[in-house]
Amino acid sequence: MLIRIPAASSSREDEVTPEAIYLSRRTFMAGAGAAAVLSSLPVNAAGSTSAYADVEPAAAPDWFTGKLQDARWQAMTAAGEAVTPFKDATHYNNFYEFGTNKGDPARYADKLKVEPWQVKIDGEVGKPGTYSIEDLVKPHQLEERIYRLRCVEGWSMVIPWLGFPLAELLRLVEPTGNAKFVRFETRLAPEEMAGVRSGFSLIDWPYMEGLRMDEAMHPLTFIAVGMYGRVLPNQNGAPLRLVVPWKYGFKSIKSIVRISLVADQPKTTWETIAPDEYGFYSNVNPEVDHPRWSQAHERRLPSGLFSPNVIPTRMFNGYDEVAPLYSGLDLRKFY
Ligand SMILES: Nc1nc2c(c(=O)[nH]1)N[C@H]1C(S)=C(S)[C@@H](COP(=O)(O)O)O[C@H]1N2
Ligand SMILES: [Mo]
Repeated sequence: MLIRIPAASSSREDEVTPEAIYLSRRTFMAGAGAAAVLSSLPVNAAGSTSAYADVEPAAAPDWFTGKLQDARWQAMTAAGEAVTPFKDATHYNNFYEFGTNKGDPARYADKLKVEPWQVKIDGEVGKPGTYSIEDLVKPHQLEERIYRLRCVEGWSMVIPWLGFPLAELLRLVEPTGNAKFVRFETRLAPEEMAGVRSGFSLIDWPYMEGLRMDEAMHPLTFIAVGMYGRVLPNQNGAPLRLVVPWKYGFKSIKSIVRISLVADQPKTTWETIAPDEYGFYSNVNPEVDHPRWSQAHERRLPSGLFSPNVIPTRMFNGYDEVAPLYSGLDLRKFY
């Protein structure tokens, strides 16, 4: 992969992060409308690169590096927003299997055994089976998606993921007409997971999540296997995790080992723990507050005491195109 870091002058001042992370084709694409960017990206455009200055190099398995050559890079963030520094995105995490402090995943997730990795796909599908990560990734071109991630706790980031749409994966396993929801499950291995061993949490492991079928098939719904032009770090959910950018972060389940297509709405981890606070839908919504705090604003990382960087939260986290999925649904009731 060609790494090219453009001069600071090629970015607008308000887009510049302290760590000086730029997307190399930003200038080239300047002026393109936000919506146009994703759809107009040339496939395998010669010379397209992605450059992230503070990324730690990492050894990656062949199933990943082999795909990186042909990856399709996103030119710029949708609203020209600054990408969150890699350091923040990998050291301020929620991955309760490794502890409840934001620094725990970075400290302990190296214990997660990500090789070999298999995903069981079962339920209402024509092609159930246990698939290796190699087989799951092989049919897809990797593409970069720069998405906002809004945690229900009130902080947010902008992360450049690498992966492919969940819909592509689901189509290959041929959902039956009875498949109305998709249920996801994270690996459970107490010997690797300090947070699970501690017995300190309320969570009934494994971590579980779910989507309605039309949400799962939406083109924004993504399976990430990498970020910042490199393989996914363990603390971010290696080797594959879900990314649903218009929903609160806890829907984006990490380190998936099972995907089940089911007829009934599945039980999900946070809804099970506190149904009054966390719903099945969990769409980002500045008008529906968490019972204990407002959701009207968010702290965009990096954020500090002297520059808290608080910005208004947007409906569906700014991904308005998903609104038709919820027409006729009372979003106060189905939060
Ligand atoms: N298995 C699992 N997946 C998880 C979590 C978790 O604790 N366990 N936390 C969720 C929450 S609350 C958020 S905000 C995001 C954070 O993703 P990031 O650490 O990559 O930013 O992961 C989500 N996925
Ligand atoms: Mo979260």
